[in-house]
Amino acid sequence: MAALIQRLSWLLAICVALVPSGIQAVDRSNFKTCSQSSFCKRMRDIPPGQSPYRALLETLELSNTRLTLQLINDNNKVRLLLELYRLQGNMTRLKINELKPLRPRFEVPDVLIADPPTEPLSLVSQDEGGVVLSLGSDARHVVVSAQPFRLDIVEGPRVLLSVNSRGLLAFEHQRPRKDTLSKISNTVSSMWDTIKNIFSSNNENDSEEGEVADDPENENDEKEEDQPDMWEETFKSHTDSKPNGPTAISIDFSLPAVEHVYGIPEHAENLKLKTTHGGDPYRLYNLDVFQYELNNPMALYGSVPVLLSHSPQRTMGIFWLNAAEMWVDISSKAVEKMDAAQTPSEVPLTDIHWISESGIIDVFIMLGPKPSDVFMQYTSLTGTQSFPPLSALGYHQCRWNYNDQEDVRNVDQGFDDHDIPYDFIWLDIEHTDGKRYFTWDPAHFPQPREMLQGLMDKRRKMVAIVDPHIKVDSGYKIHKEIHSKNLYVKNKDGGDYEGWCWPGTAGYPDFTNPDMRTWWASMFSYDQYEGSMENLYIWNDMNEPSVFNGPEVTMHKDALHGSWEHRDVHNLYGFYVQMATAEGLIQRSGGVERPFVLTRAFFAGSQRYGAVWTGDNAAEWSHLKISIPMCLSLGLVGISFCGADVGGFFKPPSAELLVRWYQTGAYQPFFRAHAHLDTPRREPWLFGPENTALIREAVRERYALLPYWYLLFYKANHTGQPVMRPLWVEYPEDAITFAIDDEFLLGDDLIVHPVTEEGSKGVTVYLPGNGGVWYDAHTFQRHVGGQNLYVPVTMSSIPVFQRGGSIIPRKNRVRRSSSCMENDPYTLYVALSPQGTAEGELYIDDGHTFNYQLQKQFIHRRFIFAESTFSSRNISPDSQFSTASWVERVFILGAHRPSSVTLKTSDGNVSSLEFDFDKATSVLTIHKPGVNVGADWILLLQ
Ligand code: NBV
Repeated sequence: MAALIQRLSWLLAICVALVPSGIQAVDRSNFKTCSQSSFCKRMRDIPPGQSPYRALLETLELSNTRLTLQLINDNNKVRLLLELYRLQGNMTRLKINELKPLRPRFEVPDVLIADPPTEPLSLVSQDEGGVVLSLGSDARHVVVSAQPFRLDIVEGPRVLLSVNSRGLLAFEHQRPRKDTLSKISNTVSSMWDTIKNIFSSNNENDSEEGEVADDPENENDEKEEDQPDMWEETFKSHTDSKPNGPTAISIDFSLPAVEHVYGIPEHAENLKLKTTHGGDPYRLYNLDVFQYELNNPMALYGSVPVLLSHSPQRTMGIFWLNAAEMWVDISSKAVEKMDAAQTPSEVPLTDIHWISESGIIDVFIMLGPKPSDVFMQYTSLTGTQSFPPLSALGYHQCRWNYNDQEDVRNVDQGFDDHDIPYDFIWLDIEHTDGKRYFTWDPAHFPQPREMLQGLMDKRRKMVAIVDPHIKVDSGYKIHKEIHSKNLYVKNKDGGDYEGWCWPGTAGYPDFTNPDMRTWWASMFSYDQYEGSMENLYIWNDMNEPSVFNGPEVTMHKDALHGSWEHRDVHNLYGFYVQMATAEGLIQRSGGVERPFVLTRAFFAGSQRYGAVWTGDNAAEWSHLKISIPMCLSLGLVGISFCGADVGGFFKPPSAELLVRWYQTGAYQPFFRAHAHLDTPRREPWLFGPENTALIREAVRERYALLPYWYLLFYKANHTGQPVMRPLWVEYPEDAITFAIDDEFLLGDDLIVHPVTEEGSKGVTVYLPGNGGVWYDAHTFQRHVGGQNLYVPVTMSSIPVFQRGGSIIPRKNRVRRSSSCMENDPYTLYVALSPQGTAEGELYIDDGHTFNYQLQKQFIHRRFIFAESTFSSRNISPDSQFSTASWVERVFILGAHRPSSVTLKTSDGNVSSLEFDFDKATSVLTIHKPGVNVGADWILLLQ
C-alpha cells in the first residue's frame, strides 16, 4: 500500500512537471518559509542586543598568523573557539566552532583551491575590555571587545564592518539526545538519575573546559531544549529524524555607510538585494523549484554564500563558507551620526544576519577596497572561471527533446538552410535508454557515433544530459557498479538511499566521496561511455539533487554521506557532480581537451567546472528581464559563464518575445535556446521569414563578437574579473549605477541594454562616465557619458555601445560554426576617447586544448592608438602560436580625416593603405592592412 501511494505521488510529480501551461506559479506550499524551518525561526527570534557571549581574554593565544580565543555563552556556559587569520590580499578569516564538540562539525572541503596564505597578525593593545590587533601597516585594525563579544574591523577612524554588534551570535552546541536517554530510563528506572548526576557533577568542570553543558538543572538549557522541532521536524509528510538535534549557527554583520548589497545567488531577484524586514530572509538551499516566481527570496537551484557591499568609498565581500541550508536577513536603514562639526546627519547602515542549519562559522571578510579587488580576493580563495572551449561561447540549440537521429539531422540542416550559425545541438533525457544515463535509446538513437560524426563533419558538437539519479536496475551497469562499490548515499538506517526521479526508483551516487567522483569520471572514457566521441559534451541537470518524493523535492536531510548527514553537505552536491563530470571529460582526452559541462545546481567554486543556467524559466517578458540581474549576481560571485533558457522553458513565446530573447541572449555569456517537451517547436526559422532574419542577425552578432567574448573569458580565467558586469563595477563612485540591472557591461568596453519590454518603441540607456564618450555599436554615433540617452528601437535593434577609448576585435565573416571561422580575418573597432586615444587586447589560441597553459601556445596582443598612431604589441613574448588570421579592416570611430594612412610592418615594409572617411559619423575605415594578426605592425595617420 505504502509503495502504491509513493508511486502515485511520484506519478503526480511527473505529471505536474509535464504540464507546461495552466499552472502559473510555483506551489509555495512545497517549500518552507523561515517560520516552517525550525532553526531559521529559532535564530531569527533571537532578540538583538542581548548577546550572552563573552570573550575570555585570558585564553587568547597569538601565534604569528593566527589568533585563538575562547568565547563563553554566559547562559549555558558552553565555550566556543574563535580563530582569526589575516589573509594575504586584504582579507580576514574568522572561524568559530564549539571548543569541545560532542561530534566533529562539518567543515566544507574542496571549495577553497588551497589553504589561503596568511600574513602576520600583531597585538597592538590589550586591556580587560578587549584587544586590538593590527592588520598590516595601513591603519587597519581588528578590535575584539570582550563583553558582549564583538569584533570590529576598522580603518583609521572608520568602522568597515562589525561582527556580532547586534548580538545575534548563536551556536547550538551538540548535546546528548534526551529522548533516547529517557527511553533507557524507562527500563532501568534509576539510570536517568545516574546519568543526570554524572552530567551535573561534571558540568561545572566541563563548562570550565568548554565541554557540552547539558545540565538538566540549568534553566536556560532546558528552555533551549524545550523549543519544538529541535529533535525531530516534520514538513508536509516528511519527518526529519535529526539524530544530532539542533546544530544551527548564526551571527550578524553590520556595514556602516553601506546602502547597497548584492550577491548571495541564486534568487529570481533584482541585482540590488532588498531589505528582508517584514518578509522571509533570502534562502540558500539548492532546490528544484517548479515554475519559480520572480522577485522573492525563495531558494533556487544553486547557492553561492557570498555577499558584496558597495558604497562610493568602498566595495567589500562576506563569504560564508558553509554548505548547509541557510537564510540571510538584510536590513538597511539610515542612522544618525555626528559629523566633524558635531552636526547630526543621516548615514546608511546595513545589517546582515546569517543563519545556517549546521557546520561551523567560517567567514572570509574581503576588504576590497575596489570592486576588482573583491573579485580578485574571492577568486584567490575559490578559483576563477574555467576557460571554456571557444565553441561553447557560440550558440547552443536545445529542446526537451530532439526525438531521434533524423530530427537531429534535420535541425542541423535547418541551420544551414537558414544560414544561422550554431555550435552545439543538445539532447535531453529522452535520448537515453529508459533514463539510464550514459546509454542511448536503441529505437531513436541507434547509431550515436554516426550522428556525432555527421556533426563533426560540419565542425559542430553535441551535448547530452547525464543526471545524477541512477535507475535502480540490476541490469544497468552504472547502477550495479555504484551499488557494489557501496558508493550510493545511504538512508538514515544505512541502506542505499532511494528516491523517485525520471527513471522511477533511483539511487544517488555519493559525489562527496572522492572514490565516487573518480569512478564517475572514468565513465566518460570513450570505451565506457559507448557511442560517445570527442565532440560530445555533458549537461548535469537535477543535481540539487532533485528527488520527486523527497522533502521540498530534494534529499532527506538525515540521509548519510559517510559519516556526514545530507544536512551538512546539501549545497555541495551539485558542485561535486559537475566537478566529477568535468574531470571525466578532461581525462577522456588524456588531459588535453578543455571540458564543457553545464550544471543546474552550484555552489561557491562551481565556476571552476563550467557553465550554469538559471533553470526552468518561462516564456514571459518578466523572465527575460530577470535573466539580466540573475546572471549579473552570479558574475559578482565568480560564476561568469551564465545564461537563461532563450525563449523561456515553460510555455510558448510569442514571436516578438522570442526575437527579443535571442537579442538579449546573444549578449549573455551562455547562449542557449531551450524549450519544454510540451511546447510547440521553435527552431529559429519557424516564425516566418522576418523573424528568422531578426534571429539570424542576433546570432550572427554573437559570432562576430566571439573574439571579444573569448578575450573576456581568458581574462576572467586569469584575473577573476566577471565577464558580464553591473555598471557600478566600472563606475563605483557613480551612485546612479548602483541599482541599474536592465543594462550591463561586457568587460569594460561594451554596454548592452537589451529590449525587454513588449511593444517597446525605445529604451533609456544610462551611459556612465562624465567626460567620456560612447559609440553606438551599429550606427557609430557618438554620445557623451554621464547621461540618460533615449534610444528609439525597432524590432531589429539591440542597443549596444562601445566605450570611447577601447579597441574591440571582431570577425565579421560569420560561418556555420565558430570553428569554421578559425582562420578568418579580423576587423578592429577603434573607438577614440575625447583625447583621441584607445586601447584593446586580442587573445588567440587553438580554441579547445590546455596547450595555452601547458605549452604557452597562444597569442596575446595589445592594440594601442595614440597620437594618430595605431600599434599592435605582443604582451606575452614568451608564448608562441601561429594563426592564419589577418587584419581585414580597421574602423576608427571619432576620427578626423587623415591625408594618408601608412602601414609599417616588422620586416621594415612601409605601404600606403586605402581608406574612407565618413564626415557625418566621423568614422575612418582603413581597408586591408592585410597583416597577420599575430605580427607587430603600426598604422600612421597623417
Ligand atoms: O530534463 C528535462 C528538464 C530539462 O529540459 C530542463 O532544462 C531542466 O531544468 N529537466 C529540468 C527536468 C524536468 C523539468 C520539468
